[in-house]
Amino acid sequence: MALTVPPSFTPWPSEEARRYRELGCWTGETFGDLLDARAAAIPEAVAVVDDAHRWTYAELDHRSRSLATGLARLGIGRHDRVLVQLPNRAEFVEVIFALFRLGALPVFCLPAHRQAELVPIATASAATAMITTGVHQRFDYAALADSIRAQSPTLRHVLVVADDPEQRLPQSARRIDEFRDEPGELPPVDASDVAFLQLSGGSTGIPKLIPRTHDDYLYSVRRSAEICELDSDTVYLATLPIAHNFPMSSPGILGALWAGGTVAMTPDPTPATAFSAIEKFGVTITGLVPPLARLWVERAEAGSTPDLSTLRVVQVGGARCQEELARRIGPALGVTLQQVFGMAEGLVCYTRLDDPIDAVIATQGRPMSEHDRLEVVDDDGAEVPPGGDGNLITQGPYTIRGYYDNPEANARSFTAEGWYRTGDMVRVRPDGNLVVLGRAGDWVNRGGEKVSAEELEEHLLAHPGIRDAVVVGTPDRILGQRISAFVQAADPEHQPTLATVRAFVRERGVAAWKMPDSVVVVDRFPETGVGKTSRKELRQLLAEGTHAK
Ligand code: OOB
Repeated sequence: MALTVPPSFTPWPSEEARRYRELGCWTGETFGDLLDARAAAIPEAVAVVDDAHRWTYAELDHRSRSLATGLARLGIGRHDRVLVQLPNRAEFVEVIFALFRLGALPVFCLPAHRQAELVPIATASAATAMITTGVHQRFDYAALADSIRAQSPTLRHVLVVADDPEQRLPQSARRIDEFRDEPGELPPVDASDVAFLQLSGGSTGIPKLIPRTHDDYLYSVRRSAEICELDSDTVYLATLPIAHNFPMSSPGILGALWAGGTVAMTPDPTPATAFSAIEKFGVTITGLVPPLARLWVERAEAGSTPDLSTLRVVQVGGARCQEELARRIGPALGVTLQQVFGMAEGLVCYTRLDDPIDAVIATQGRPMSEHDRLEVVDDDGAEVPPGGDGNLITQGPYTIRGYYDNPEANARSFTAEGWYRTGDMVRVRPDGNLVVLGRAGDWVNRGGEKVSAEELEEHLLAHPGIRDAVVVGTPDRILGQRISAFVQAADPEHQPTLATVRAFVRERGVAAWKMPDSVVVVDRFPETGVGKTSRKELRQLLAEGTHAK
């Protein structure tokens, strides 16, 4: 019998896998089957739109089959890993469905990734091909791919999705248009196979590879679409980079396709671009990270925006949405806010669209599946009493049992019983909703007193002169760690100072040991590839003395 999964994939124990099938979580449907079904049922409905394309389900289906046939000619087939580094444009969807149809595994790289991430990703995945774009936002992605190929022994093919036929490509690169063949016979694909490799969103080190199967991922897509109440009238706007799990599947572009709705895309998430896209495409739902949500809210509060009246739901996730911001989103944008706490490894929690406002503002929601199992444990792994603070561990029908080919990371991140250690500190409220208290590392240990970065940030945000705030712990010879606050001034003419900020926080009745030791005013915070504020880079800035004050 043919090997059905690559050897470096840790499957669910067979008993459990059988249970998920019996329960109807895993249905045996592949992503190729999904597109077949929609193309048969609603061929003329619009599946994907961007500024340059408008494809029906029938067209998307045809294009993905045609490209799959062409890629097979290159020798790309079952279990082959293919790096995909594309901006948000229609071809992204065509490319990943072509690979799904071949049983080949897209490896979802972000447009922001560069050599330092891509070479280790190419090596760890032993990818044989890379699909990229030409010049995008003044950066030459084809040249980057060429240099990755030169440093990665297994990487043979570089294929480029490019608009400009005149653009000179590196010698090793070929235009993807050469591989649009007359659709031919395609191989059978097994739903229990790994469908793709997602990258961990970890804020340290090189991303780890996350193997997700058709069975488990489609279940998460389906549940997400149900919870977010998607239907054939849905127009989901992808503004975050779609390689990321949030806009990919929570419910994201795949949820919109599952529901028979439309995926709309913008190449950048700024209010200027996204607001016109909302008006133009009649967008009903979108997902944002908190720093972007803040930009959108500020822009909308300033008045005279394009018509946003079709927009019904704005999801915020990826990092903690501060309450102060959460309160402003609904009124400013005229939408229902939905908080999303998820991870590429699996578990995704949502506030529900009809939840009481207090739960929507103050919590990060509850698991999407009744079969998700969550435990909150102390540092020794013992369960904490109900409602207590602790480390979240989880397992369930769409949470992986191991990273791809990475025994060291697996030993750290999974318990012997197969629980995934999320690295997140949480509290579960009596109503079942989770409050995410931060990453275990986001607590500053100041001479033994633990200070929650999130808690202090909330106090700082209440200061009228502060637009946004991030608190990090930085090494201190005497205290072990000191509390450093990075803030953006609401008005550049009036920069908050350490003395005024401390006085303000003290006024609010906060314990003296939680006062920031330094306040650094910056114009913007460094961001990760998906736009989350990077605490790691802020710590580095301080360590390098770039902002010493
Ligand atoms: C999403 O996925 P990743 O893999 O980029 O990052 C996961 C980590 C979580 O472990 C947590 O530390 C943080 O990001 N996080 C949040 C959060 N959502 C994610 N922390 C606080 N509040 C939230 N709402 O970021 C992701 C994947 C699927 C859906 C949404 C987000």
